[in-house]
Amino acid sequence: MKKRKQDDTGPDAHLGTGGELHQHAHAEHPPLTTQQGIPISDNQNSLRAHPRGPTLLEDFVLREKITHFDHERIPERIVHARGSAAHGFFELTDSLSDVTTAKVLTEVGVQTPVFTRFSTVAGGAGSVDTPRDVRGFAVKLYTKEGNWDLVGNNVPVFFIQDAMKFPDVVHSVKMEPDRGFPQSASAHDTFWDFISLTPESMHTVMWIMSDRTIPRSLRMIEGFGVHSFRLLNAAGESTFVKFHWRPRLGMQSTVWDEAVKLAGADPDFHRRDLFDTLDAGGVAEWDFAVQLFTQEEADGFPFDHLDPTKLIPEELVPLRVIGRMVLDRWPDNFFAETEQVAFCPANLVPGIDFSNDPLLQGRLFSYLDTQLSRLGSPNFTQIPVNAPKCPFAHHQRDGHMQTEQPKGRVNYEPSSLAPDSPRADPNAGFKSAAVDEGGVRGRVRAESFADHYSQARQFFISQTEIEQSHIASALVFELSKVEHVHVQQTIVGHLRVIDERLGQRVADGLGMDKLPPAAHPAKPVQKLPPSAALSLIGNAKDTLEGRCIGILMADGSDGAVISALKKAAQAQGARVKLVAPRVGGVTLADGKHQAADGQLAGTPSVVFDAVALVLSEDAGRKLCREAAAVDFVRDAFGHLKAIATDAGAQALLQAAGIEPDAGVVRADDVKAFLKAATTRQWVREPKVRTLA
Ligand code: HDE
Repeated sequence: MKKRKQDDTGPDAHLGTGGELHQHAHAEHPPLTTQQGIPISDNQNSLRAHPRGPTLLEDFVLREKITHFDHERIPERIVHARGSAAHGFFELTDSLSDVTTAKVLTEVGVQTPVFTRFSTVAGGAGSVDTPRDVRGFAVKLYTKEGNWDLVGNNVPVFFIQDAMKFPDVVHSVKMEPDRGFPQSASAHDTFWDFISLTPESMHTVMWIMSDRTIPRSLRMIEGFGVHSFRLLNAAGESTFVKFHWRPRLGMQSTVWDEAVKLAGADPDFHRRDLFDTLDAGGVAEWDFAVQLFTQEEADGFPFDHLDPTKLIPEELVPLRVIGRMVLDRWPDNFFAETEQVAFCPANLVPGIDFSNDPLLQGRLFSYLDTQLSRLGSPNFTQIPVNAPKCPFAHHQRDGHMQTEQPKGRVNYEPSSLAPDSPRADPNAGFKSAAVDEGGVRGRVRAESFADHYSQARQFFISQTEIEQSHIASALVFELSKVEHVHVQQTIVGHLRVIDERLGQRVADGLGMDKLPPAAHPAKPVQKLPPSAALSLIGNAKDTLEGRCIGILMADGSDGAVISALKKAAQAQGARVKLVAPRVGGVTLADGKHQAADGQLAGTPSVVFDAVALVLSEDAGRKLCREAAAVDFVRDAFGHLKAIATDAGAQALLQAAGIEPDAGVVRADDVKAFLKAATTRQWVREPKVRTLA
């Protein structure tokens, strides 16, 4: 870990006799000034009429400081307010030059700088990282031809088909307007009321009730552009495209009980995980893939690709990996970059174009509009994180917070006065696909958007048995928080259409004595085949890379076992943290002092992927009276993690009521433990909780 710089009130500072803070003068400190550059003589005391007298209005230093502070906050994003971001680069490995002119998609090997922000959707900026929620996956690519923003999510489909419904779905999921809760949760009446009356949301409901929306790490989520876009080649021919990000570490999720406990143990779990990774010199990496298809192929699909509640199964159009994204640098300043970054799906570069997806069309308007109110000025593109990194020139002028000072008389076009002023370029400039949009105007929804259940069913039947149980249990949990029984019943009615057995399981889980009537689909449900790519567990990568192992130790622990575990785990790419009853560390069996990374009560096992208990028999017995230690073990077991144990750990296992299984391994059998630690112990699950 890099050592952080000591601040001014560190060990050099001490309290003076009058209670005021004195600091040793350091020659290297620059003088503290006001915003006007006036050096400040005292940053501890305001200007008073006498030592116990009133503060004087004259004190411009105090007034400036407090005034600026009063205006520090800007409105948070209406959705996706809670986010974490990083810098990095995109590198193309396979050119798409036959279908696009976009340099970023044709110049192999060129590294394009990116800024990528991940987010939850429903919670406020200060909410927790681990609720059940879709994750935003927004990438700003600073290409040679301008900024391209690929503003996607970690699920490939959306709740609604038309932008007109976006304020409704968002209002319904946000905290209820009369009571101001729940924060960052879909498990409440208004959300499920809206959903129950919106059959088009059923496919996305299956995704959000799956483990995809309780990710283990932002480094382990997929990203999807969701909508179809177009690629345009030099001849002006267009090809449709869907964009995908695939995490190199593989996908991994938490289990629900773990996600809930993580919210308390570390509300910043995902932000810290990304920060720690990059701070330690690591990276987060994704493959970039496309699905390319023509209008003729699209005409043969059993759904409409312009409908954002549908995905294109990989069996129908395979993914072609054409590049990678590496995130390697945490921002210098959270506010300046992560908070002020302004993504907009309308930011496209020549060679890429929009499709007619009605949700995308609405988004093209929304983002710039919301940024004007959030960032306060049309000049927000001058904020460094938003500014293009290629040359740019336009005639837009003035406005609040203008920081550019253009020279000369010409701020219009055409002009004859300034031969070097910017002009439009009919060849290299952005062009829209020449499409014949003949048809009859009206507020209508295409008939081809009417099938709301077929892909929901396809998703459900593509899941492993464990995942299906998790979906059913998530639905039971969410609906159990809904007070209106008719809403629960309507949802179960929809579930019956998706999968009769799923409807029955959820009805049973809710304790319904009668199965509510099934919904009436507008179109018959198609029996689409399962798609292997849709299962998370089915595609998980058994690896320790990027994972974190916690070793619980106490006075008298065997230092050799700890070192062996640590060394072997690190060799497989895992990080290791030592947890002890006191953060100051422990005295090992051989008398040596061992520092700890975390204190037991503040470092529960939920923050680890697997745990090892390396304890003397005496310490093990003592820890049985420590609730944090018993919970450490019980939760690790309940969250299906591999546990390494030694003789000293046996008492603790018993206190936690654990019957050891194949995932409980001897701490000195390092190889077996690390193998078990590469995955969750799914077979254990029916023994530790009742799933719907
Ligand atoms: Fe967004 N969305 N959205 N959205 N969205 C915003 O823009 C909106 C949609 C997504 O890290 C807002 O600057 C409308 C789909 C991400 O800064 C806002 C519609 C997808 C982010 C907005 C959608 C997204 C946003 C809020 C339906 C996945 C966070 C603040 C027509 C493909 C970006 C802001 C970041 C943010 C509007 C639907 C992804 C209000 C009107 C579909 C990742 O403009």
